[in-house]
Amino acid sequence: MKQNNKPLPNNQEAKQMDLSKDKSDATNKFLTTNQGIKINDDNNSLKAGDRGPSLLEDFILREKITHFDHERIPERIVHARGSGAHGYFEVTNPIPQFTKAGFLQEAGQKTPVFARFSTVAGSRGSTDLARDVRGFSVKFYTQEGIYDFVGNNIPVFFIQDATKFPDLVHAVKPEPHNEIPQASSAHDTFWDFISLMPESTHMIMWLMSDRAIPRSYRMMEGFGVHTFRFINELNESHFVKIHWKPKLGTHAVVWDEAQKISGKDPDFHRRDLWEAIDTGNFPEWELGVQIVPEADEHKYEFDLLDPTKIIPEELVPVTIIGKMVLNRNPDNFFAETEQIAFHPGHVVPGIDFTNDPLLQGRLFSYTDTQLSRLGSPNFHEIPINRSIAPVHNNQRDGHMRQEINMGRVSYSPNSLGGGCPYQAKIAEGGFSSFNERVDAHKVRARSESFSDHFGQAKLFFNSQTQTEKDHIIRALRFELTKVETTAIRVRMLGILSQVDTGLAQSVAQGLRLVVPASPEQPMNHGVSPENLGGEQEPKTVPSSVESSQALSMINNPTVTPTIASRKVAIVCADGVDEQVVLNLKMALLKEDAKGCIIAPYHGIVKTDKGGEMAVDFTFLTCSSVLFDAVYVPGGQGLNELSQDADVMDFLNDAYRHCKIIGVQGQGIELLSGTAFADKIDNGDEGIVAEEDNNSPEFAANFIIAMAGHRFWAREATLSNN
Ligand code: HDD
Repeated sequence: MKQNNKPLPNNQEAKQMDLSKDKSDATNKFLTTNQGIKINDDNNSLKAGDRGPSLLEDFILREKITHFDHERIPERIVHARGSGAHGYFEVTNPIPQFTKAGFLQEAGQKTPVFARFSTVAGSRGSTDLARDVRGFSVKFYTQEGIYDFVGNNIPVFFIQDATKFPDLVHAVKPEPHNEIPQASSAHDTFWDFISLMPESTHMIMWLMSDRAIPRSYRMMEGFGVHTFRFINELNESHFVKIHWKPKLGTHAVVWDEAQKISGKDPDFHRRDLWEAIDTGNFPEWELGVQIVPEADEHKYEFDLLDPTKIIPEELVPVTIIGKMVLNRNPDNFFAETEQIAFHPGHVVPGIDFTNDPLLQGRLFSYTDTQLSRLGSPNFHEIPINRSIAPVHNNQRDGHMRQEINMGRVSYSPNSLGGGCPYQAKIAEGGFSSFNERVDAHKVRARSESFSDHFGQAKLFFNSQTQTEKDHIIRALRFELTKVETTAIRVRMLGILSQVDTGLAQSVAQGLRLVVPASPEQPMNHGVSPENLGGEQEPKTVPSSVESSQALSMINNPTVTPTIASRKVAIVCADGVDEQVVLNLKMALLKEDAKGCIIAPYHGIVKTDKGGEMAVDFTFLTCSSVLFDAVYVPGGQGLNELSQDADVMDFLNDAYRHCKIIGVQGQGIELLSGTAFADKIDNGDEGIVAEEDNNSPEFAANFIIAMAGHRFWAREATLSNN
């Protein structure tokens, strides 16, 4: 019988992961040692006299300090900084014709998940707003065992072969002699490596784009990067690329803003995820697949096995098959978010691998790393990593083994245990690898079909709006300006000239350099070809798609504009017009957005009606970079703010970062002290100004403008954003 493959009945709620027996709540409980001895005095160690030396005998002190001394585990070698949450995945459009994976079989079927989002390069305590790739991992606790999706918010990768991963990571991490810079790619070793690795060019375009500074984890796409296989009941294989599409759209902040957020609130993304779930704004993504029949493996101008390539959605559309909702914050960061262990090799029957050489190397790396990070091959027994499908095998012992395996048999075949545990036939849900034929010479080589390093980099650049192109140019200028070695900058300009000459020229202008007439052949620099491991000369294969809307965040067609869960800063002081503030707050609430009162002092502001409004933040503790839009209401008394440098910075930054600024009544006077005073009635559609405090249309106009995220056209009037 095919027991484990059975889908859950429709509309059955996703069974929460049962961690209840592992949870502990100290309410109304005695303080004890780890051995359960009740502690009578937790404030004083045992001493020979109250001024005498401490005694070795003090087992309570020794246990407490020893545990403390070992409280830290090694952080992840990459993706150390992250944050996660529980939720569920629900099938909306089952695809049994492509995969037999039990959790994808029936509409309405739900599977519990835990998702973790991360940056790559920084340490555990680094800022959320580093320019970096974001990790996007989802553990599915399916009835057939664990399926881990371990992807990124960028659909391609830097390198084509896993053997280059340690080099890539060494290059981007802080430089080894002085451990500088933290969580930043803007330094010599990174760009030295990249400028010698033309295969990373496509990825670099994404990394220099605003994708690398997301507004929120909830506003990022997720990609499996590699081509995987789906296997159906008939054992037929289809290639598949997996996408997550955020319900709130894909949005970013701007670079100046990112840097300021890093100072004002380095936990910005972590806090955003936590607060969204805490307030019932559950983050949601649709799961989409691009399916390519086995027969079409060689149909495209790129190789499906090359992880530096996307399949443009114009060639193979994304079919939505389900959605993920994150609805529960972890109870304990360490126990859940830190101890969770993902692995692209954790697959269930119906999902299988391809020969992508990056993926093949990953299949080794992830279990291996847990052995030093979590310290034992028993990491699967940590509550957050446990399968909800039964686990029985002959693996035994090891550090911190939790399970008490019964009986004398721990081998197979056996007769003493009745042959148990026994193997599952395929029809009983047993995993069997796709029967791919492999007949080849053993070689250390890279396929000729992997040698186009620039075609899709061009496609990405061509698909961006002018605003997005400008941001890429400025990001490259920033990064390369931080590079100290001129030869690296010049070499990089040579690479960029292969993507777009205008791009290379614009970056070069910012560096006061000249784009080299013919780019250095990076793979050959100083190294004889026979020592290069058989790499092909980099080349450009023009993409059959010239431009793809899905690659642009601004032009992305998939999402209906919304302001749900956005935060608006309401600039207040004593004497503020109570009614207009309440009107706007109500209007925002109706759209699931939030207005926060910001004032020069904490506690309350007194309103024009003699009322009081609670202050959420002061200008001392926050900044407009932490909000999506700013509203300056009317009311006598706001003028006192015009002398406050923090308030002026608050407003000027909001303008500089192209945020929507709403202003009513006397609030207009306050803006006359800002650097953008002359723009208020001057065609800047990002400033929604209304002299009439009672205007019935104001809130609606403000909300429509906010739904566009930012008023990017403003940037043309700013020289240095
Ligand atoms: Fe990796 C962690 C994603 C290539 C080796 N990786 C890690 C995480 C994500 C990714 C999201 C964090 C998981 C979590 O939240 O705990 N990695 C990727 C993607 C890649 C990729 C999308 C390319 C397509 N990774 C890659 C290669 C190797 C590794 C080529 C090694 C050969 N990755 C690791 C690791 C990590 C890791 C060292 C560190 C912590 C961990 O695994 O659990 O094994």
